[in-house]
Amino acid sequence: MVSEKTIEERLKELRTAIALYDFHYYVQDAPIIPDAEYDALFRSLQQLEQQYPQLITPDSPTQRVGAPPLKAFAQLPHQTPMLSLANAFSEDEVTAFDRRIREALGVDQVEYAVEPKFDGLAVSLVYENGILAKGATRGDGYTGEDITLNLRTIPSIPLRLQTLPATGLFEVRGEVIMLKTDFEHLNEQQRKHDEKPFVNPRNAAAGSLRQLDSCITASRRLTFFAYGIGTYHAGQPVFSAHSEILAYLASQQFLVSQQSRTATGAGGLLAYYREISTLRPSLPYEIDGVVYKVNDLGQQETLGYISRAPRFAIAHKFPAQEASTELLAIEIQVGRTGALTPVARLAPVFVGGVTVTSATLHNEDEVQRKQIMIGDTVIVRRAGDVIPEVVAAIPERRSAHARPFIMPGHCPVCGSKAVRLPDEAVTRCTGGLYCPAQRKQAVLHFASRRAMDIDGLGEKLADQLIDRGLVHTPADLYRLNVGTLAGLERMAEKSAHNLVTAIEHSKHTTLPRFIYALGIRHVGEATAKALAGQTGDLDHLMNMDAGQLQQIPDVGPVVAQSIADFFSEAHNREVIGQLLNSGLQWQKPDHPRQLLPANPAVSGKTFVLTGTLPAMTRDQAKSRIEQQGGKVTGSVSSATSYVIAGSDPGSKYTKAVELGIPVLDENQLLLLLQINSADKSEDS
Ligand code: 9MJ
Repeated sequence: MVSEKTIEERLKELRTAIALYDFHYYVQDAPIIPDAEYDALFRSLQQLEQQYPQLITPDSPTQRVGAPPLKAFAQLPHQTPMLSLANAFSEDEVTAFDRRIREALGVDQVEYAVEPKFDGLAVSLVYENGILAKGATRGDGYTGEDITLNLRTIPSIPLRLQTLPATGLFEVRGEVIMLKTDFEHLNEQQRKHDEKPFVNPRNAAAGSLRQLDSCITASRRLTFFAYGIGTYHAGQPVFSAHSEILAYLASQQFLVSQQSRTATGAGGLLAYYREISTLRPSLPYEIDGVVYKVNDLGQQETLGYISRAPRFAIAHKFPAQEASTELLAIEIQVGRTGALTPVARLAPVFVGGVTVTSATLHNEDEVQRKQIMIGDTVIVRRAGDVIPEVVAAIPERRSAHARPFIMPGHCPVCGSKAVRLPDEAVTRCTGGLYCPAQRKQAVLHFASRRAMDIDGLGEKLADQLIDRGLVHTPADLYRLNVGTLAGLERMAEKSAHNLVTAIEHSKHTTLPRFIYALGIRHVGEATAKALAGQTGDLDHLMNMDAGQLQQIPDVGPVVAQSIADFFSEAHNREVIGQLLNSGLQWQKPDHPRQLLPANPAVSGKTFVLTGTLPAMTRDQAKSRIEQQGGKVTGSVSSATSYVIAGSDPGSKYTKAVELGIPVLDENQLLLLLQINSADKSEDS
């Protein structure tokens, strides 16, 4: 019979390990063990807890889910009110904000903490003695709803704090959001189950968080970003600036925006706004502006509050990305693969900083599901450089003249029959390369920047080349000369010359680009890379059957079939032959890829050791880290990956907290060291 003490130790080991792997997966965005191994650990913990339910603790990773649904949310008063922020919509308003602050403080220049403004739901997390005890929505700022059970399911929310003296209260505040990729994934699922898709990630996050059944919340992928603290009791670290708070939160394994930093004066604020505006489309989450906060907490206190907002902070909002307008007509566009896409013609509307007159409606089902009718008032969304889309109709404003949309039975360009296969959302023109629209799109795709990168071959030119019969397939591009091109509209000799040079230039390419350029259905850039990487050779790839193709990572049955079909088509083989004959070439890899045996959790990482470790001497720890390709240095800087803290840690620990470097204990270090490189999949 195993003693309960040993069981307790084993439980603790499992919980620590799972928490560490969760941190790497959800916060660092870099998993360090294979999924199967993680699942096995999780199951061990579940089984052991089932046997010994009296040993279950609230911070156990198994306790993120499992409670029965609630009847209603309880009200939870905030010990420190959760105030909202005042808004600024123009540069002038920001300059005025900075002026007010300087005048109130009687200083020439102010340092601000600047951060993205997450477009999600503000929540408060209360840690009692270092353990997550309560979580609530903002509510009216004074009382929120108790959504503890739901918040516990969010894997980027630590269930316990790392290195606190662990007494009293510590309240963390931030925003629950849904990452753009998780939103896409969720809507795919919704469509698959014939349920209404969510309009945007914010609504999806809100809908997922306000569920009385926390199992539903757990099934949605939500993310928590920390951006501040509320009530905290004495004995906690002492902060003198907002940036120190953020660094502390990062050291406690919270997710903190990588874009948070400090800036000085109105000039610094506006430069940050412009920088984040540019970055916005590439961020993995949606933001609706940036937030400026006076960094010094003493100065914050001096400035105080006006009505319900702090005087020391302001949100500088981006122009709205959604607006309503009239849907004048629905036209049909024919894509590269023959897909007929309904496109909305709109009464001009200013949205996302530009005037929009058309927007995609995606496909027939989307139009039906969103119950959009021609003549409706609709909500149009334009996010960054993304193609504008119609997200919803406003049925309350429907006129008597609104009429339904009917998908045509024939291709509007070539007149071929349009069909929709049973399992597909898309109606396609059956004309194939007989259809000029498809030929045009195939040529444009082939020439596009991420494919063969033929500069200067745009839509207008492709129209002329196809319509005049100069180009039927991409291979024909390599037969064009200055003489032929110079005869076209809006094509002077110089541009003809440039285009021929660009076409010539494109002959030196890479295998992944070439595969991508072929425009095989379902083969995007990532798949093209995988195909090139795994086969290393076009001939080889062209002769693989669907079964062999499925052995390639990320290639499922549908993709495999599509690739095999493409290469078995005589016409496609002919075009590829012509392309290679015209001199297209790429470098062959010297030898097939080999996986480097390395422990990704340690190799290339920089560690700093501080305090007395319970089991290892510092030298032992150092040599084990070094054996696995890690580096141990004596001082903490922003280049440090982890600080390993034992008992009585010194100034290095304080420095880690200041800089927001994750702090691990010896157990967690041991776990990192035990990760066996032989088990690693290549992308973990
Ligand atoms: C958001 N939404 O990202 C605050 N926020 O600070 C950030 N919101 C905030 N800070 C005080 N980054 C009240 C609200």
